[in-house]
Amino acid sequence: MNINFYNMKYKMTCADVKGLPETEVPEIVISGRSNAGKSSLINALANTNKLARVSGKPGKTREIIYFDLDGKALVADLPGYGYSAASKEVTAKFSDLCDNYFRCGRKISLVLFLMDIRRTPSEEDVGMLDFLNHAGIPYIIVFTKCDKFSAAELRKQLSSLSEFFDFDNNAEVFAVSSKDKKGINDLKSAISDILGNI
Ligand SMILES: Nc1nc2c(ncn2[C@@H]2O[C@H](COP(=O)(O)OP(=O)(O)OP(=O)(O)O)[C@@H](O)[C@H]2O)c(=O)[nH]1
Ligand SMILES: [Mg+2]
Repeated sequence: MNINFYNMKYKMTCADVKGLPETEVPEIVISGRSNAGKSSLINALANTNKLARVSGKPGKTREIIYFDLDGKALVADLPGYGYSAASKEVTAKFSDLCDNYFRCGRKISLVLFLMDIRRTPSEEDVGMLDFLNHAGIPYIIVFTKCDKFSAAELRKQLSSLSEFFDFDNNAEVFAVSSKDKKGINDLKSAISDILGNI
């Protein structure tokens, strides 16, 4: 499918799954722990730094933020999990929102599952992958912030991570940088191909 990623626009913000938008187009979800680079990736895909709010402090995205992708898909920027600096109450509210989102029976066409390439996957990361595998939701694994590594370090880290995850279901794996845009075009092609096959 031919998708113009530059034509990405803010659509709406949802604090509750009851307010999720009705849609005729496929839904792409960006998921991952807090600070993994979800909002930055949306900006990198759209080639802007103004669309999604990015912050050095974890816990920036606190609601589900929807973007319209070229009239062909909705993109949902989820709050990150594992945000320990927030109060228990706030943390519970975010994770409830994500849990409810994934359990509300909404049709999800594709999850971009993000992990910071430098970090050891957390229990929550592994739990999320398990959930996606069991629920049969299509996903792509996206390792972020690859500009932090040299090419040799990157290869080494990817191989140790692949042992860790055993990359179930032959999921596609991408290594990207929203900062220097490495891997972003390949990721766009993969998203376009998957949407074209729905
Ligand atoms: N070097 C580098 N930094 C990045 C990259 N992507 C994101 N960051 C930084 O990582 C921090 C978190 O980025 P966000 O995009 O806000 O992360 P998020 O996953 O949306 O975080 P929450 O909304 O809190 O869940 C910011 O300081 C970004 O500038 C990248 O590719 N390279
Ligand atoms: Mg965010």
